[in-house]
Amino acid sequence: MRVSKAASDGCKILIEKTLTCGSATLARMHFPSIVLRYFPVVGRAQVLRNALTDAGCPFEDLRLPMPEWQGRRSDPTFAGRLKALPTLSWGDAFVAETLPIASFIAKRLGHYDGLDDSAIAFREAVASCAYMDIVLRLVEVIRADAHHPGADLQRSLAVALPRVLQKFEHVDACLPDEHYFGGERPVMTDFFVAETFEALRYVMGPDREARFTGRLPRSAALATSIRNRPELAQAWRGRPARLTGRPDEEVAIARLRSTDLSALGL
Ligand SMILES: N[C@@H](CCC(=O)N[C@@H](CS)C(=O)NCC(=O)O)C(=O)O
Repeated sequence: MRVSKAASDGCKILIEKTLTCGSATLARMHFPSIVLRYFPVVGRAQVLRNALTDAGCPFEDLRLPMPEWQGRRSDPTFAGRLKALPTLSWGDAFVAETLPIASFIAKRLGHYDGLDDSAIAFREAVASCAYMDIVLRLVEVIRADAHHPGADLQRSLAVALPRVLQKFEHVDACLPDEHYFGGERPVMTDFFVAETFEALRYVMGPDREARFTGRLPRSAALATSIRNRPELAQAWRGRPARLTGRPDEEVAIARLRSTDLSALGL
C-alpha cells in the first residue's frame, strides 16, 4: 500500500490506523488529510466513498447542499479548475473528475500494485464502461424530461434499456468467476460494477430484480458481496437516498418503475 508515500507527500494530518481485512491485519498505516467533495446524492461519488470506507481510510465525506453550490463553484480549492464535483484532496494533492479520482484512489490504496499497464487499463476499461455507458445513461433517463422538454420518462427508459443491459452483460462477462478483481479484497473496478448494479436496481425497482439478475449473475453476486462487507454494511444507513440531484426524483423513479417493459422480458 502507498500510504507511507502519501504521508511523505506533505500531509498535514496524520492518522494512524490498523487496517484489517477479514481477520488479517494488513498494515499500520498513516493517512493524510483526505476530503471528498460532492453533493448529498449517490451520483458520481458513491463508488469513491465505498472504496475509501471499505479500506478503513478516514476521510471527510463532504456533501455540499445543492443551494450552496453557486457560492462554491468558482473556488478552485473546492470545485477545481473545471468547476464541478466530485473533487478530492489527499494531503497536498488535488484531483478533479470522477474517473481520474478513482484512478488516483486506486493507486494510493495499492489496487494496482503488481499489475502491468495492460492489466490496469483493462480494469479501468471495465469501470469506464460501467460508469459512462450504464450509470450515466440511467441518470440521463431519470432526467430525460428536464434535459429534453417534452420527453417521456417511460419511453426514455424503454428505449435506453436494451443497450444499457447489453453493455451490462458485457461488463458482467468480464468479472472474475469468483471473488473480486482484486482477489480476496475488492478494488476500484469491483466498486464501480457493484454501484452500477445498485443504480439499475434503484431505477427498476424490487419487483423486477429477479428478472434482470438472471442476466447479470456475476454483477448481482458482486453487489451483494460488496453491500455485506462490514465497513460498508455499517455505512449503508448514511448512504444518500437519491441517485441524482433531481429534487422530485422519487416521483420520476415511481413513474419509471411502473413502465411496461414486458416487450423486453422485464
Ligand atoms: N466529467 C465530470 C462531470 C462532473 C459533473 O458534471 N458534476 C456535476 C454533479 S454530478 C456538477 O458538478 N454539476 C454542477 C455544475 O456543473 O455546475 C465527472 O465525471 O466527474
